[in-house]
Amino acid sequence: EVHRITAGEPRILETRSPVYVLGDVHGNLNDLEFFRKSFWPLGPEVTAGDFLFLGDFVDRGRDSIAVVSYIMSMKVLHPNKWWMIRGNHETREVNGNMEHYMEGSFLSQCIALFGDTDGYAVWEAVNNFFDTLPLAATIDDTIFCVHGGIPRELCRRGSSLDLIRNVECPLRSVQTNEVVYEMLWSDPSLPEQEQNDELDDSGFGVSARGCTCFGEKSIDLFLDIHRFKHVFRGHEAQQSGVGVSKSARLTTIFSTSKDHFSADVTATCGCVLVD
Ligand SMILES: [Mn+2]
Repeated sequence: EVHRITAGEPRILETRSPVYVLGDVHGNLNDLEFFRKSFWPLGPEVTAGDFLFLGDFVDRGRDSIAVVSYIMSMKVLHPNKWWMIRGNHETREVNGNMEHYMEGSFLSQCIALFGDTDGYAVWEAVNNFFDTLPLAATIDDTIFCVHGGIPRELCRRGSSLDLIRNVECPLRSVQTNEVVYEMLWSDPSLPEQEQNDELDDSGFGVSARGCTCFGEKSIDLFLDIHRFKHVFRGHEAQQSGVGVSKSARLTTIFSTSKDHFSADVTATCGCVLVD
């Protein structure tokens, strides 16, 4: 049912404030339950505001199945208040990587709960849904929301968001589409990359994880060409839950406090209310 709903949505969702924006949940049911009690204790239908999730629902945390089941169910119950876009973990090559994520892997958790045959079937069915997830969202035509970052191709003068709007759905492999790959995997450049002139004329370079990174210049171009004021994204762990960078035009939202920092570090899960 959720697959049918998301497959019918545009590739760029258009939402209106007030909207609560949550970043990566990564299988952390405890923190999701904290958000539920804090922000929609009586359910979304009696809460003034929409809910937008920036992807990365599964992997790392122990409760990937419960988290994704809850998020999918809420979409079925509240299709016009509850919004989701795709993260880099909503792909088979990442959430099927049991060697890397081990017991934190979504596929490992499906097999542990349902057994080999049914585990693979559940994992494949959920991934068929992930293939239909929208790729970006806007809030009040002012804020552009994406999981990782802005794509290089959309920082060229004369470029159009139709490049995203026209992406095929379902999209099984995100590697085959450079615009999508950059939106799901990019990170902002580090301050030293800006200072040491390691970025190209459009402000792009190579990120620590070996993907594209985008600098001040890229954000400037993107916001100017497409008439937005801010970019919201998730993808990178934030110790305080929310991080602001690039002259306050980029906000990183991370909605799990666990599984990303060493045991002696206290981290907080974050959320932004756009009102
Ligand atoms: Mn991510």
